[in-house]
Amino acid sequence: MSRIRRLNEIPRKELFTSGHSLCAGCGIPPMVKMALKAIEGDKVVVNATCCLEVATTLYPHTSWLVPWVHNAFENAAATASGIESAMKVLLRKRDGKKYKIIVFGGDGGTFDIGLQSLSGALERGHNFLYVCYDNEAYMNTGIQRSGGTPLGAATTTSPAGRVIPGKPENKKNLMDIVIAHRVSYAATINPAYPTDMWNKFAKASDLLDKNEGPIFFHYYSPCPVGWRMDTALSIEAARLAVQTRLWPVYEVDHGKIIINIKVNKPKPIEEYLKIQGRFRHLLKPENRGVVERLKKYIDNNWNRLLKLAELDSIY
Ligand SMILES: Cc1ncc(C[n+]2csc(CCOP(=O)(O)OP(=O)(O)O)c2C)c(N)n1
Repeated sequence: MSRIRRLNEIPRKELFTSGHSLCAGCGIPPMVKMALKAIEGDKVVVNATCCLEVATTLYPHTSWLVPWVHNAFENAAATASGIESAMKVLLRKRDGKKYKIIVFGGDGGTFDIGLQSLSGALERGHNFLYVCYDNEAYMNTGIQRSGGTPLGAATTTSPAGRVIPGKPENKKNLMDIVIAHRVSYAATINPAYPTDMWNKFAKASDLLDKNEGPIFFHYYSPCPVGWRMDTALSIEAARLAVQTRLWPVYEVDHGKIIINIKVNKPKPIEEYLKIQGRFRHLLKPENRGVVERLKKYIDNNWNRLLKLAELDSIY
């Protein structure tokens, strides 16, 4: 496995090139660039409708130097399943090339609208990697709340004001849903921890070679526009999400849970909230109850993970 030890071991050739129109500070490009470098060999990208898609394929240009397939919002995983099945037949019937299939979808396309096709594909056991980049709202259509939007976040469809203090519901636990399918490998990744992210993509590459997919990654993807945050703070927000225990960095390797980034002394969640306009209303005294709910959610989730990590396997 190509575990990274030195920066100069990373291939120089970019397969995701400049010229796209993703925003300054957007979390998507570093992850996609890394995925295409760390996943070795020939690959094909399947892209659900989302910021990544619309900003990288502005006619007549493309940022992709790998085969790339456009999808509707709801069927990225179904397309990946079809590609994998067709490839198997072609490999059996005549000499064909094996491609590694990588799916990229946003939280709207994964938590919500594409969840049924994702579930079907995970259950059927197709050999592909699905990366959900989670910027915690439907961003390219104007910052509407999704199942990935956290409690208390202000979006255009959960505006903070007199009626509600931002989104009234907690974030859906997508990793739990994925793990319920007993996939070989699932992990959370975060741009403030690039070495961990590289190693996980490298591991995914090996597993795809061995036909051990499906594999699922949940990526924390900062969005300065949607989060109303300074563009320079993206990586700071990503690091604080981990250091407050809001976003645990862990993997589930054939049922064994490993917490990859230990957080022994968590930072107060307020440090994370105060740098983002979408949460700033939560720091007012009248919204203290929402922050308390958020703290409880964080503690419960972290303690549950610690307990599960003690088991040899959760499958
Ligand atoms: C069935 C369907 N409903 C709505 C749309 C319009 N639409 C296209 S992309 C998008 C938002 C995508 O959100 P997300 O998956 O979170 O990705 P992001 O825009 O944040 O990158 C919406 C609502 C669509 N294309 N198809």
